[in-house]
Amino acid sequence: SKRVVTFGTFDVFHVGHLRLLERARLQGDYLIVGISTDELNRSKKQRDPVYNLAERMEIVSGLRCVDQVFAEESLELKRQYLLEHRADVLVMGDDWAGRFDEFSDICEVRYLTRTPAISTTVTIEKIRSI
Ligand code: C2G
Repeated sequence: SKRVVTFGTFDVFHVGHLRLLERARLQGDYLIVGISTDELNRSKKQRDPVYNLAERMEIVSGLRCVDQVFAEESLELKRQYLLEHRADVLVMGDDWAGRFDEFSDICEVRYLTRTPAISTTVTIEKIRSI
């Protein structure tokens, strides 16, 4: 069976996240999702996530297309995570295009098109203005 691994924060879960995960799952037959810890998110996005790691892991692991989740503690550990989870394919959104090509020695690396105009930041701004 073909094991697919992807990574993300998945804060304030939205349809862009769902579409990415559904298409990631179609790249193989077992989908494993590395979810950024609160700390890692803080360093990437310069703000605290709305939902904490436990909540984000619970939401993502509840999806039909997701088989397994784990906490991603550092961007530097990607190679280790891919080996540990025996990834056949690494999937990322195309906002990361080219950034993970270095792992093509251990798995296929595929970048999928993002859903336009949807983001956690846009959603937070929308709620703020209600
Ligand atoms: N995504 C998408 N369409 C959107 C928004 C997000 O396809 N409109 C995808 C992103 O490309 C990513 C996934 O959904 O593949 C998760 O998005 P984020 O939570 O923003 O992920 P990010 O914080 O970029 O984490 O190690 C890499 C990072 O952990 C990736």
